Amino acid sequence: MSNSQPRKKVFLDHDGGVDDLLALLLVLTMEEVDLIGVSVTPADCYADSAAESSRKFIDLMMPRPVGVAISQARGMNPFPDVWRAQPQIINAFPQLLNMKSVHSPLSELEASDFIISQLMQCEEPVSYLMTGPCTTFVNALRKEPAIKDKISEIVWMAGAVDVHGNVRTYTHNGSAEWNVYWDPAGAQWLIEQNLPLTIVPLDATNHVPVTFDFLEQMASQHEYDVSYMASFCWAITVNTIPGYDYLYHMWDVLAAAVVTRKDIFTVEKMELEIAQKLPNQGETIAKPGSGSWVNVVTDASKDEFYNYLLAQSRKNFVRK
Ligand code: AGV
Ligand code: CA
Repeated sequence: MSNSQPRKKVFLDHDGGVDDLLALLLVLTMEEVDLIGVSVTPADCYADSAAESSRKFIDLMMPRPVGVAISQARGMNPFPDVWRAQPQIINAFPQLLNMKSVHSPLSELEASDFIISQLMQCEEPVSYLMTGPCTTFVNALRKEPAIKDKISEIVWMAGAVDVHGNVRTYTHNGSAEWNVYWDPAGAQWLIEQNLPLTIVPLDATNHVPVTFDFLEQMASQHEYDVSYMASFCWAITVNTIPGYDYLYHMWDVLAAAVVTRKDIFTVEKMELEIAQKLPNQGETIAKPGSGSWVNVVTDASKDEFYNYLLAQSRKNFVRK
């Protein structure tokens, strides 16, 4: 990549799941991207643990530190504890345990204030990548609406439009996707704001399950540090209860690829509304004529995406 081309500024707002951390790793491999900050929402993770993994991943991949902030946001519908605990395994990997000093700072600011501070400092437009619930971002927008002008696009892994959702509880009919279900009121408010918002729903991510075939391909290039680390991270997802749609997917990693690889995605404009009450609370419903306009990624070229992931993973850490 030539030095004359400015790098695209990206802020990553994640919620610490294994694939959120893999999305961070992918963003860190992108030559054309300059990561300006990370926020961690305590949704699909315990935030202290996910912030530690995030800071260590950044240190492994970046010659300079990047700040990470923890959100105090709380969702209406919390994630299951077993899911929240799963990504803590990453901090037990020897590569991370052996990092005695971490240069990327944990911000003293609450994440919504950190988001405002990082965005307001930027001269160039920022791509805002969101791979967890939108609550922290909504809090930032409500405190400082001027951050809108700093953002050129928002890419959000969220929703299930024409497919089943992935919420399974006694009281829910299964139509909602978890990132929306965590805070349905926040999601409805966000889509009403007329922002350049693109959602990456299960309609698209269902195409990219974590398969042994893919894991084998990643493992075959394990001489690269990123492939080796990614292989271990994916490995801890394969005990996800197999069955109808209880498979682990590359949800957030696919959303990250939307920032750099528009060419492999199909996007449609749709009018959406978020259900606020049971039994379908959090469902993203198409409402032609009365909903809020959102760009929806409806399809992704699976082979090109997997090849992109493999190619980006043929990289080594800057720190050993
Ligand atoms: O609904 C997908 C979102 C993504 O942001 N998360 C996982 C991804 O980080 C929630 C989720 C759905 N099914 C899960 C999830 C599972 N089986 N394990 C952990 N998280
Ligand atoms: Ca996530």
